[in-house]
Amino acid sequence: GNDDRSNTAIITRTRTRTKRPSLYRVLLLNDDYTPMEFVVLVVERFFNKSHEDAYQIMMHVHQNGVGECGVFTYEVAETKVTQVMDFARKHQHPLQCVMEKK
Ligand code: NFA
Repeated sequence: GNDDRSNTAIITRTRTRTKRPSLYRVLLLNDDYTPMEFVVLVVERFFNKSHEDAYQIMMHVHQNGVGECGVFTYEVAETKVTQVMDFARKHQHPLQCVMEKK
């Protein structure tokens, strides 16, 4: 143990404060021009969804205007948005992908 009787071995243990990182939803926005199959491909490729889940998400976006593809920490969410926007631009589709704090 600590011998602090002569004040030579005092150990101060500050409390460990663990804070959970903020989370961000990554959303796809509907438009009139991006082909449905392209959106399905995006959701499969960048959000690691099955074809069935990707199709459901695409239809949700198509019918509701916006839909969630996943929830991530800030840097991961930012990377997803950039990857999707670059891929859409490369294929000349107007698909929009955004993030929002939960
Ligand atoms: N609304 C697009 C169409 O009818 C499909 C789409 C779905 C686009 C989801 C963007 C996002 N071709």
